[in-house]
Amino acid sequence: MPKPTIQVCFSPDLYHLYDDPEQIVVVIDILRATSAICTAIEHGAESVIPVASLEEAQEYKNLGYLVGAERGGKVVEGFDFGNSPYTYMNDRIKGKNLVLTTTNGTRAIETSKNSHTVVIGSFLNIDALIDWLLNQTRNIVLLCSGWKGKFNLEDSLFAGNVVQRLIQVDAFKRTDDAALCTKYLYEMAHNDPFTFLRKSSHGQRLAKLNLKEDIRYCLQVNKTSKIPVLQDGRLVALDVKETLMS
Ligand code: 3SL
Repeated sequence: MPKPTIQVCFSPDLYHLYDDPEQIVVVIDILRATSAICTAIEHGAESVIPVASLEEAQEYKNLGYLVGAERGGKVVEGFDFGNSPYTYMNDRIKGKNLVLTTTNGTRAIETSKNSHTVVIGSFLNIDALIDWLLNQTRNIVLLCSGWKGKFNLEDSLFAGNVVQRLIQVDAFKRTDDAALCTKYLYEMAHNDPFTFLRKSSHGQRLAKLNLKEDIRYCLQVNKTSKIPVLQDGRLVALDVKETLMS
């Protein structure tokens, strides 16, 4: 059997070049959407419903849901919280179906929702994610959320870490230069990702908003072993045993 491929897509705007209903997509928005989603699921949220627009988010709010909304790094007025992982570490969210809309991360989820499986990746769940990916036989696309359609450094850095670990065991075939590029990037930055990201546009944007602690948190590894997966429009904790048997 041929080895499955691993590719990196740098932005949701490029996803049409990678689109395949049979593949697994790992959505990445290290700062901060996918880190926040992993944190919410780890801290007991039943599910996170990702929505792309503020209008949809408002409809859920009107129905009584707890709704997180972020645009440009800031909490959108009138909603319950934004996109900081720290806001998801409390009892208020336990057992709840939360709704989340963000500038880029929830858009990336929306863009890839018709693929076979959509899972959420972050440094916070990286080991669990890699272990699961290593047991898959489908092609994989690592979809970086970027910033408003453009490349960003932090998602590429994470993608590079995943590529490096998947190809080193020889289970996957790296098929594109984007994957190779992210691997080189990760090798360059892995000793001190925080310093590496200091000059990045979103690192600077969040620093200006006094959110450096969020950046530090999002760069920590293995704070959770849960992998959020998209099922019927909701992100829930993946049942790893079930997917291994299917
Ligand atoms: O773009 C997004 O989805 C967000 O993660 C951006 S922010 O970190 O919340 O500003």
